[in-house]
Amino acid sequence: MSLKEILVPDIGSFKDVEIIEILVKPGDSLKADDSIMTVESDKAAMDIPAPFAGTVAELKIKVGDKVSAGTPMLLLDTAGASVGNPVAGSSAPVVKSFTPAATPVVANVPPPSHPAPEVPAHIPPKHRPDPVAAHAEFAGGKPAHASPSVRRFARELGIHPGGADLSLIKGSGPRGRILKEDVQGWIKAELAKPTGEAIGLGFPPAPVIDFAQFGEIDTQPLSRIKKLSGANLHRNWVTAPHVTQFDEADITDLEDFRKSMLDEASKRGVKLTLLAFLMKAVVNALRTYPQFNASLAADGENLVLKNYFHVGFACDTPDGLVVPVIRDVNKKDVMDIARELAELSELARERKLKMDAMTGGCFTLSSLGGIGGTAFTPIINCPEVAILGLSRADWKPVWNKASKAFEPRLMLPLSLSYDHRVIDGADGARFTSHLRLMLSDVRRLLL
Ligand code: CAO
Repeated sequence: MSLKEILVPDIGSFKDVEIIEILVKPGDSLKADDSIMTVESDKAAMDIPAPFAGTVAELKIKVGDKVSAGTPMLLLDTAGASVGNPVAGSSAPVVKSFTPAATPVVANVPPPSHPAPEVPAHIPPKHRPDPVAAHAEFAGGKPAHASPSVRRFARELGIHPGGADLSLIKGSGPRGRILKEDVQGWIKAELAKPTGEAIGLGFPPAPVIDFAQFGEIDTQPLSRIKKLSGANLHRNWVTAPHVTQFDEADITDLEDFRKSMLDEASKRGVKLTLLAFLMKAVVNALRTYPQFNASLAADGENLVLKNYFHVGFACDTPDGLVVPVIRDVNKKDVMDIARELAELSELARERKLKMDAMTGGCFTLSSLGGIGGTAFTPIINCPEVAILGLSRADWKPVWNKASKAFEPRLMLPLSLSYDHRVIDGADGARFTSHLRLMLSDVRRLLL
């Protein structure tokens, strides 16, 4: 055992400050810079860090004590731990070798030779008091008291002003202070709520209504797919700011070509559908606008651009919506894609689709063209950043500038929903314009 007494370091203008929280207990292993306790003055709260690693042997403080620079905090057993130098920049002697037999010593802390800075240099930035947000966060004018370590813990869980904020949590500590356990308890309670009351969104709870009071009812359990996809769709709708760009593509020539190929395709055992051509057109557009073939990195700081082209398609099954993924669409011809579309759709409807056939997609197509409708707003299949909805193609009079006459053209409605955090409106319009161009002249798909 190699015991060292750890003293409160020079904490600048803080003097006789109250300990509001002790974050360690005997037996705890500390790393250098781990918080030992939180003190609070009338200005701000501040965590006091360990100068180096060790195991807490004995605490010399308790909540409510008033401490200043030099007050003993604890005995740290540094045997086996790398002591090294106290936290970088430390100038004050904050430790003293200690033998249990010796009379307790209070290390001599020399007064600073120059006026103490407001925030001492040896307190690492994450422990420095933040006078604005140090111990209170406001929502609706109501301050929420919590120590920096609790606020940091809460922030790591996504609780911060601008999102769900601390003032939503009831503190159980002295004077209503929010403790770590309060944050944990709150998160637990939020997760247990129905999705309509999702964390911190401030939705009023959905009313619980007994519909039987108004007439006869039947209750059916939701399918497993509906429950899973429902939760994902809800999260995607709420978390990704959606914009939907509508457009129309002239597919008159493409449909003529497709129909001319149906017999040949049929001989090869393929049902050549419009969707197969759309897959090729989409990959062409993804190559031209790579920000659509991307995902936001989990840290929200980077965009991950993908150099592969796996395209998913929404498939309506008796149990609900599933999204099989066709891999490497760029390397496949239209016939191969059509064949795979049919195979995957069949597997999906027979509930035989394997998990890996539904993962890794870069972009999704959702076709309601076989059913009807003129436009819709598809929900992005996050973490993808865009989805293309196809509605029913219809014959429309389109003005031909050259012949100065209206001509009947088969127009395919496109509904592109994109994540506005990643894609600008101008790029959304460019993407659908590019698709129009590709689809209006099928030869371009070969380029
Ligand atoms: N305009 C006009 N006709 C269309 C069309 C369109 N955009 N798309 C398909 N059709 C026609 C087809 O040519 C076919 O006609 P024939 O039987 O005469 O050849 C008929 O409609 C049926 O097509 P289909 O929908 O079965 O085949 P598909 O390849 O176009 O689509 C699939 C396959 C799996 C996408 C589709 O079956 C499906 O499940 N669609 C629903 C997707 C969905 O639910 N999306 C909503 C999700 S919410 O975002």
